[in-house]
Amino acid sequence: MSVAVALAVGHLVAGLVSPLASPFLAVGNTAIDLTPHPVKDFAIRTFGENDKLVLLGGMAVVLAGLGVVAGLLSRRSPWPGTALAAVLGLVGIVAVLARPTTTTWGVIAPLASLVAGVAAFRWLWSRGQAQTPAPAEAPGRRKFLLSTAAIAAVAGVAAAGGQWLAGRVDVEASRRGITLRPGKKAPEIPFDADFAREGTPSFLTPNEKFYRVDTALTVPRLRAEDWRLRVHGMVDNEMLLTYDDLLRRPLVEKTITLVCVSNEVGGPYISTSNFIGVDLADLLREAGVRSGSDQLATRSVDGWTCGTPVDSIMAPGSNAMLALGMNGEPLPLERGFPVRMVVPGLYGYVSATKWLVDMELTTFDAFDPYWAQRKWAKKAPVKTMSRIDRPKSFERVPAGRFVAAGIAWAQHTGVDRVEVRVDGGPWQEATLSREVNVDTWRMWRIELDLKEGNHTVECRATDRKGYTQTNERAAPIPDGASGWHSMVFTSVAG
Ligand SMILES: Nc1nc2c(c(=O)[nH]1)N[C@H]1C(S)=C(S)[C@@H](COP(=O)(O)O)O[C@H]1N2
Ligand SMILES: [Mo]
Repeated sequence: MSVAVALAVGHLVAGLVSPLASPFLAVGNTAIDLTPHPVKDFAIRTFGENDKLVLLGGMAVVLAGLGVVAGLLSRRSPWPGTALAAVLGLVGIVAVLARPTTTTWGVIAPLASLVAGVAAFRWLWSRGQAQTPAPAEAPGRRKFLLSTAAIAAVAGVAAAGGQWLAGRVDVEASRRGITLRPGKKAPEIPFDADFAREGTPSFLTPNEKFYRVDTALTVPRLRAEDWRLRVHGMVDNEMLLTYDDLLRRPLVEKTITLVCVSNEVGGPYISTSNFIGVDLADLLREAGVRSGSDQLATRSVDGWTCGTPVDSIMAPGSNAMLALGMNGEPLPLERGFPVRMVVPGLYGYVSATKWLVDMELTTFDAFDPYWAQRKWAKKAPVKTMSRIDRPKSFERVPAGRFVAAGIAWAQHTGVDRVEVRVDGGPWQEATLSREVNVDTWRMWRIELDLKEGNHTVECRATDRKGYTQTNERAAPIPDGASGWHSMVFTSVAG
């Protein structure tokens, strides 16, 4: 119980001074950073967008378990419990101090947490002792239970208060107050740009269905009014930009597909949106990138870092942008509100910084960003790939005529052709959907004639540079998965 009080008080004080200093969240964030990538990958795959809830839940269970053990050990003497409360408090302090986002005041939260934990334990222990001489005596027991209930109530109120205070910065109001009017809208998506009725995704992904991958345990809450972007390092003119500065620049809208390097062959981490924002190459030209700078290092408000090749941004037609909006509205909070980066042709971890606050022109030799420090490639262009969406794995479909469908992408190059084969037979060319632009996915469909029984269907894409996907399997680490997607299914007499 005292563990709960400690965490709750820490969360409350953090809510007052700095939400990211909550010891519970700091430990969680540190756990995320220390988790080896395969485990993180597994968590993302298994729990999907719930991976963070599972982590916090797991932490709560472990802490409760420790509390019970300490309670049992403390029957005779208060010291085991006191020691546990103190050690947990220290872990909280270390975790908060180790976060890149901690301010001087932030340390108060885990300190308060430690004090509250120890104090609550000592108090409960002394109350518990009062009943020991006559264990059967009801009043003593009742008093102890009442104290416990009181402590639980305090913990609950403190935790809720912390949540509320952390949310008091009214980001939603800031977001609602923004209207984005791109001077140049993206062309209408033609009706034949997808084969959604035959099993492919819709061409544009609704914001709430867009895949999400990031290390942020709590979504950063940054008001557009408070947002600043510092542009510095190897530049002739340092810049400090406000949100209004960006709104004064020409706003454009572009249809762009985003892919995560963690996507397995056939995986779901790919989505497409109409991004609204300002041209990033123009902005860097104003800053005046010095020769020799080959990496743009970007940082989010919660300390995540990313490195993007400068030439991928500056190349004519790169379509790199600082995005303020998605599908007609300001970026949703979990998409990086107020401002994120988007660079077509590069996996998200080397291009798509959300909650962007800092851009430093540097070199690949001088700086390794977050994932490069964890054995992922420093440069990672999106690989040409394709995926089968229909049939589904082990689906039973009627024998005879059957339409298989899926997606393909060769971002920044364009998909030239998708071929499909059944049971290792000859490759047959699929029909492609109307191309929207080379920075987006493209859908395919093909009519098959299937005999009753089990089948395996495979697909492969060829891009406009003439590269055809090979069946050489590669895991996502270090620079993206490769290999043909295949699906086993059954045709049954209809
Ligand atoms: N601040 C921040 N930005 C980030 C990340 C992150 O962990 N933190 N993850 C990146 C990765 S790995 C990907 S694939 C994309 C995903 O963007 P989405 O969640 O909007 O789909 O964001 C990128 N931007
Ligand atoms: Mo990613």
